[in-house]
Amino acid sequence: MKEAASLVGLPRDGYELWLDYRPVQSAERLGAYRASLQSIAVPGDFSTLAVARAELQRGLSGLLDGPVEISQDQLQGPGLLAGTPQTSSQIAALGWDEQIAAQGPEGYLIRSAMMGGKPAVVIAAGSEMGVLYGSFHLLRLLQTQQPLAGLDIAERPKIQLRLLDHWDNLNRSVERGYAGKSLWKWEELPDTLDPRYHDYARACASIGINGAVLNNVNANPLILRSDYLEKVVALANVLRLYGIRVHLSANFASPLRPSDTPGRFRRVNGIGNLDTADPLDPDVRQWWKEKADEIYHHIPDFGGFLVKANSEGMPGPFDYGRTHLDGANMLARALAPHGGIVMWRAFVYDPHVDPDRTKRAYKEFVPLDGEFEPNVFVQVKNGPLDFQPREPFHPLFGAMPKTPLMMEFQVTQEYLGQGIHLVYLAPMWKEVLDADTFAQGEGSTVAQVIDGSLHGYPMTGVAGVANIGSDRNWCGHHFAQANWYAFGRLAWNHTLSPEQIAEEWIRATFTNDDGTVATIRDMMMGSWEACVNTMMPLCLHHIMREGHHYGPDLEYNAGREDWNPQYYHRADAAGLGYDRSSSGSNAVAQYFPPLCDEFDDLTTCPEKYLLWFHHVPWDYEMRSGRTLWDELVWRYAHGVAAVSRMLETWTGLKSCVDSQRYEEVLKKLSTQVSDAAEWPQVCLSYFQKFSRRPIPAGISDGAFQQHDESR
Ligand code: GCV
Repeated sequence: MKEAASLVGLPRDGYELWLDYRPVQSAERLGAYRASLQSIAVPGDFSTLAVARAELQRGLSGLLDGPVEISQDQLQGPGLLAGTPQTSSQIAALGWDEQIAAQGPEGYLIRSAMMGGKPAVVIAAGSEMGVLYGSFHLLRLLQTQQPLAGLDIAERPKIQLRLLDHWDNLNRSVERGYAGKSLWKWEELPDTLDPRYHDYARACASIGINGAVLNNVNANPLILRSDYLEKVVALANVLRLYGIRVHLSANFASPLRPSDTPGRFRRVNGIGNLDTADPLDPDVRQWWKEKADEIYHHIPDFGGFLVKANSEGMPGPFDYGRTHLDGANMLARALAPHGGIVMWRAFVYDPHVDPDRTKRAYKEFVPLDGEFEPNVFVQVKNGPLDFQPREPFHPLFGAMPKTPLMMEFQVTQEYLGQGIHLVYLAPMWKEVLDADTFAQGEGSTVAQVIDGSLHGYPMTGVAGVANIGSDRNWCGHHFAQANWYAFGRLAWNHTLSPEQIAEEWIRATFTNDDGTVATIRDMMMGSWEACVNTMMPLCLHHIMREGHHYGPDLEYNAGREDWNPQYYHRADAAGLGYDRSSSGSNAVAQYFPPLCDEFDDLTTCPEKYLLWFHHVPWDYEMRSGRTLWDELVWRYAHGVAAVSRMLETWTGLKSCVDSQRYEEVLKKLSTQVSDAAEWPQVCLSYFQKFSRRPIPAGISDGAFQQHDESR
């Protein structure tokens, strides 16, 4: 199916995201859709049903290329009916109650059925949110040009809480944000509501995201002050319509009096009237209880607090000689009467705990398993360090069977080329989700830990650090939108394949031309591995420039050992990599057998994780037959060549995508190509001082593109 050429040139600035309801281009499909959807009924008065009606109207009138009426009465004639058994007597009469109930509070059915002797497509759910999710699903079917005949879809999310964590500051800067300012215009709120809040919420709901943490984990205590809470209320009132519950990052020192000299992390600065934030102090407990009561008085469906405590300078219970349990449980008790949760982050790396930074969180948290209040999640980054291009999964997954662990992915590309590089992250997340922890024998995947099926967690969650800002195209890079999309889709259903998600996104966002879809999909699918190879092949890690984390640097002194690249790469005359084997830091012991043994043994350790777990001699023979040094050179060259090919591929798509997005992506890809060449130049010339092996000719003048990949 070829897109009409006339569409290709139309300006598109990316604002519509994947909700770009351009007319269906296949005349055959368009005819079939129009025939199936002659009348549309979404009965019921609830506000989220009105949102579903509005979305169907907007989507179908765009896709069907003509005005669409949506009735609030019974469905007459062939068409679409959406609702719950309570809002539609026609749905109640179908006798599907059991199947509807089986989809849970957010799930839905989409089925072909006969209604009054006429064919109908029915979206049936147990709640109005289910109806909205089902409506987005139906629109996606049209956007991706699927047939509507014989539908029998049953969907329910595999994970209950699917959150975006915004690292947005109250001055509208965004920590690790590369897409302009924060979406939240605190200075205008609560009186003025930017229409973008609705579009943000529509986009989130369309992929099943049901919660947002509005502010940075490096939390400014002001967010909990009453005047800021009024602003939060205004946002919550919008997001609620789309099934999104508002959560806030709480600064542990909030009960303290305001300080005249708060400092960056405000350890001593609060919004209260107390001299302590000690979690065992009765006044402090009362302060949090009253704060929770105040919040819930205004936001009855408030989600809860995300807390970064005693990490990177943030205040926490350790400041008062207390523990994670004391801190998290105190907040949990304040929120529990209202149904709120605490997400207590495990991103802690106190040097006193262990010389190897990657072992510290495990050592601090595993002994606490089973001691947290039932409404506490421990939120764990996907890997044990910090969102590097590749890391093995965090050993906490599987090691805390009595504590619900919430996965934290980073959608924003802090270490993966920021707003410049095209890197599709779904394959990386999928590698982590599919990893086998062996916690209860073979087949105990990380996904089963976080969806609760392995340990029977009573609550489940996944969070993604948002990549969204005030830029017109939301994410800075048009392809970064795919990461927002993929995060939501995987959070809803972690069994989806990255290919499938990419394909959906391309069809909804760019084109339904099969050839173009396949070309873009393949480019996206290779982009993460290309990033890993150009930046930190073989699981090198933390060798980026200090502070802003863009570009290579291998030898600075950040004033703290575990922030220095040398601490991680450990290049010396003998070889390269961090020895975390049983003869080194023994981080491997934090994994279950047989994984710990597999990682421990140089000959069985997967090469993709080699330099994470081993200090490897330069002449060590890799599985390819190359020495480590040659393999390193080869991987860098392979990565650079792959990035160059991405640019070539995109150039070849000039006539297949709209001009504005084509040009904007082209510009960024060109920068990505030169960045890709810089990494091996900087890294190999540094490593060579230790390896004393030759760099193949041409390596320093960007000749990687000519590299022979067949070796
Ligand atoms: C929000 C890394 C980032 C910090 C971030 C921190 C965290 O260290 O560089 O910007 O702070 O992770 O996850 O708390």
